[in-house]
Amino acid sequence: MAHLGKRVVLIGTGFVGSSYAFALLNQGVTEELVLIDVNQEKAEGDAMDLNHGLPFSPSPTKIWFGDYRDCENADLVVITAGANQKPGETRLDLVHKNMKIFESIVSEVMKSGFNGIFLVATNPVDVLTYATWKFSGLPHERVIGSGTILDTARFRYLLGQYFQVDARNVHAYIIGEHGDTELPVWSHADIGGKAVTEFIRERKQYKQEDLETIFANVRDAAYHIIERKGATYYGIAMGLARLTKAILQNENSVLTVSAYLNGEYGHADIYIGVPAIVNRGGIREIVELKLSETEKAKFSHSATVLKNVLNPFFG
Ligand code: 6V0
Repeated sequence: MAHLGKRVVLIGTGFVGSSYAFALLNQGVTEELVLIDVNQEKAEGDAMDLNHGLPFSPSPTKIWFGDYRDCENADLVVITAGANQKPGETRLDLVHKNMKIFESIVSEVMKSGFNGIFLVATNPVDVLTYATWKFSGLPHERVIGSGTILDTARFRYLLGQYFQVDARNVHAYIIGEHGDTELPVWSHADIGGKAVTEFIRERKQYKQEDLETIFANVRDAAYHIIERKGATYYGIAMGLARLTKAILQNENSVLTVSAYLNGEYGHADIYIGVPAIVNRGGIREIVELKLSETEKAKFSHSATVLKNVLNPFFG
């Protein structure tokens, strides 16, 4: 198919992938959207269904069910293919199944001559983003994982609810593994410039233990949703659409993504969730926050857990 404009290729049109495609279409983010899945009928059906929404979309998008040759001219390849968590399963439990799938997907993408940016959402996302970087041979700034973008959104939402403030005015990050060892950066959590810790000190109705409950609910959100409906997808789909916009529109936006560390935060040779400036070139720069001693220790623990999962594959 001739290259008409900004092209996103989506690999894996399951719950997450198809919700992401729907979000892209609703927001008019890209000019071309190609859908690929081993389940070809699913990808083809999604392309047909999404095309029927075009008359209601804010801008024209060409959507088709494609194959790996379409990656040659892609600006962005987004991978949401692979197994998801079953009730009680952790994200790290998925590594063996999904590593194999990634080895074959990334090699197919690279065979096309692809030279754009990879965005990975499949879990365990930090590990599979590292694997995508290794398998592709692309510069690390052009391989990005969704990291803690969703956890950060959940955190802002819950803090917004608690303090009765628009979540968009809550500035707070979850960093580390997108998983059980992630951590909140309380030392840099603020509402309109005023530290959350100050609100707690000054006003009796706010309590430290409530903040701990808020974080526990963020960390365990996926388990709570999976228990109820089997999978989570709308939140991450909107997060991926937000990241896609930041990349294709060269926004230089600060988003918490899984980025390659090369000494930042005292760690190297690892992909992990941190705030980073994202633009048309991928990750322009990591925003290195000055963490408290407790936060530093938790971040290091999270990095060690991820390294231990990576080691048998790439050690
Ligand atoms: P799903 O609905 O089972 O979709 C997965 C899709 O991948 C299916 O359509 C499969 O046919 C397809 N697929 C499998 N193998 C291949 C292959 N080799 N090539 C092409 N397509 C393939 O899963 P769901 O969409 O719920 O989840 C997808 C992944 O996203 C899982 O690993 C989840 O854990 C992960 N999530 C990541 C989140 C994040 O914050 N990063 C959030 C939610 C889910």
